[in-house]
Amino acid sequence: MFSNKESFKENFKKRVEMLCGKSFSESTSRDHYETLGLMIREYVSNDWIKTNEKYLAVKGKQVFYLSIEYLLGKLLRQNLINLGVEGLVEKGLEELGIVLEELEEIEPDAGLGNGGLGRLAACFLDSLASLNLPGHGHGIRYKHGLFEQKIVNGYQVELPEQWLRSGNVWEIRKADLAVQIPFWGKVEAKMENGRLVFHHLHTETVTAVPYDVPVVGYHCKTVNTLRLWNAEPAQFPINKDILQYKRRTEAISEFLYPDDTHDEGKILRLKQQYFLVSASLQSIIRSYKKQHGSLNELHQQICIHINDTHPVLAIPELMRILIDEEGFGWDEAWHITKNTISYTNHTTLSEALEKWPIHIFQPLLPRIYMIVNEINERFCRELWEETPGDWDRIAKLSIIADGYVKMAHLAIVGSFSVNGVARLHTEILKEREMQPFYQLFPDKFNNKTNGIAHRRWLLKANPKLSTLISERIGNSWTSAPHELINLLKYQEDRSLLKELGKIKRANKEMLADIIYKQNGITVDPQAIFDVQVKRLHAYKRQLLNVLHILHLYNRILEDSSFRMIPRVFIFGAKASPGYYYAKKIIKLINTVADKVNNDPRVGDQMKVIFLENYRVSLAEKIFTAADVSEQISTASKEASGTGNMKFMINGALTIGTLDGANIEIHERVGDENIFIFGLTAEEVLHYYRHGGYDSDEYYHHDSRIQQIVDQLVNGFFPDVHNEFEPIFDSLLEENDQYFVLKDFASYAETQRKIGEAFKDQISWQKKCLVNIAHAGYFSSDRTIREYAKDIWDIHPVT
Ligand code: NBG
Repeated sequence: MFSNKESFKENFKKRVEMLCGKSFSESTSRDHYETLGLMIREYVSNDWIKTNEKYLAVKGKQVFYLSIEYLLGKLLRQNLINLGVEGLVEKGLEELGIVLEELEEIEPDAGLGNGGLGRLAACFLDSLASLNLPGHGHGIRYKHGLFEQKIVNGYQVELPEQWLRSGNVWEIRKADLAVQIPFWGKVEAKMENGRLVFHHLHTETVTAVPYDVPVVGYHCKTVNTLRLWNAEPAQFPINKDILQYKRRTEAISEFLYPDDTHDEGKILRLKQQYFLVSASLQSIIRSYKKQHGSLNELHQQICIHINDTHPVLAIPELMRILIDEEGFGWDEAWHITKNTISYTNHTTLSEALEKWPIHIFQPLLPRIYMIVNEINERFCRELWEETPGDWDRIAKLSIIADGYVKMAHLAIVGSFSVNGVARLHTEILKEREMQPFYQLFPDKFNNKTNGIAHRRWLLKANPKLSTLISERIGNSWTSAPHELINLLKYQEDRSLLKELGKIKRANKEMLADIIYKQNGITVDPQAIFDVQVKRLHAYKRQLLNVLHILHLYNRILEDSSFRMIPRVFIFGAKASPGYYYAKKIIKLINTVADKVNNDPRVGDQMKVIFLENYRVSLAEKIFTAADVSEQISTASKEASGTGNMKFMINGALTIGTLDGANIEIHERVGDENIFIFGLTAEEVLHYYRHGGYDSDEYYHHDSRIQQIVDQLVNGFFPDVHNEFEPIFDSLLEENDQYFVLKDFASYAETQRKIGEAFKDQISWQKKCLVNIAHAGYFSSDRTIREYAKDIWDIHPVT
């Protein structure tokens, strides 16, 4: 049906009528979107089946990626590109009077994630399939993805997101593959045939139904699977409130927790975690047994990867299946489990390290708790034997302590590989946060610097730039991203550099249209587009950015001769609904924006824009239109960052601290092509350990700082009363934990240099080119190859 344009058109028209029950002339854009989606699904189904058959036939190792989040965005155009039929379909539709872009608008973003962690999982799926690697995802089919953000009077307001309202063309419900998940109840131990056997009785059982989504590889025949689990009532209980049971059950896959880095101590969250893990493992083991019979060599045939600690119950769940259902002894089961599970850590923020109170864990998952307890006792016994009497060490490392189950400890003890997501992050894990574990298991720790799906973030998001690149270096970079390095040859090619500038300009015009439509503000595409888009978090320091804007505003007011290269400061960020301080920062950005944008004295020198409801599809339009990429976290706090890579590959220059993957970007592009400022991680960590920072000093000795900090509370912003007092207090009373004031001077000076550098457009574009050329390393293809080789031991199947 996609073999040529004419047959596509004919097929498409026929199907619209068949599927929608109306004549083609009466059909709507939604009908067209649904039909095209179903055609694609049908088209890939053959390869989907064949991919699975191949994996079975080859008998190589497979990986299953367990993640509580997948931030997929839209799939329509990406699938067309990957299948190599985008051009044909776009043209065919055009001849039928249909604009593909309008159909894309109809597709909702699948926003089953919060930020970097969830988007990384989506990028990994793309790379796995495109590299013909046997790797599948398991997740939860949340009815409501991440909330929709509205800005009302400068405040964030959250609305439930409704991506499933009109169904989801990409998924197939597989009711026959449903599994049962038990909660609550009690465990009874009985001797059976000379062996102690555990039965979990009087449970409240939930049915997990899989919905499979095809993951289409780029220009290859591989179609992997993302399996999303839906929670549904099992058999209705007799003599119980049926309605309540139904509600409790469905709640499990109703909402994604809108929390990025805080441990959300809710029973429902733990239920979600076990639901995902148990459903995934039951289904993985069921197919495994069909293929292999016995589970003796499970760890040689499959790997189960846990994306952060949310799916860490995979460890006790696999133990439970092996022992209770398959009759393995403890030692054998432990050997298999430990060698099957691998784990990625995504943060060192202590508030984000998950721990569950025993009084919640034990009653909800009684058998799983018993197993965790046993794992811990045996682990502590080993520690004791190694260093008898060293209670301190045991208390530090114990999985269960002070009434809590520590999920990261369980993950490290029960897996064969622990990786961080950028070099600095891994070093901090090894040398500080997890140092005693590193000493115990040095071979488990390794680094896998994050990457991004360059086919989404460049090829799809920025077609103009992609075409230009392919004209110069050929198009094999789409499959071999390191070839982008060949662009370095063109550093002195003025016509190419000018062309780069033109493309950026065109993308900026498109973003300016969006800004006008959403915010009613006209921005000048000739200005520097300076962008900070990411979750709102104190450590990411949107505050530093907005305080600097306030400082520039003060300069304009004080000195009528002050001129700056015009800038448009653009923000996009969702704050977790319960994160009070983050929401204050959103209000502050919008308050500053209001003042600056409406002050005639400022004129065109600067504009401040907060784009509401930041999400994958909007991100695609923003990254491609940015000149400056703000990566200004307090050094040591951002594990990696992946937005930094998305900006870079689209030719934006980074202003950043030496944090996360910024360090590795800096190393590649060199000092002249990035703007580094601020404290290093070592300095920050030294202050945390030994003290010596006093934010008051910076307040008293730098009049610029005093002025902007005072303006938060001195009535400079009318109508907001004491709205910003908590921010003021965080800077002074609480001694500025994130070193905003400390880094201010160096940030402001670096921003000034950026303004200067932008004046010479040819030299600026050259820097952009160098960034694009070096971005190939940060493709998730490279990251996934490293996981495949060093951790999973999986190989391409073609
Ligand atoms: C985030 C980090 C980012 C990192 C992504 C993906 C969590 C817990 N961590 O720096 O903050 O890029 O993970 O690894 O969401």
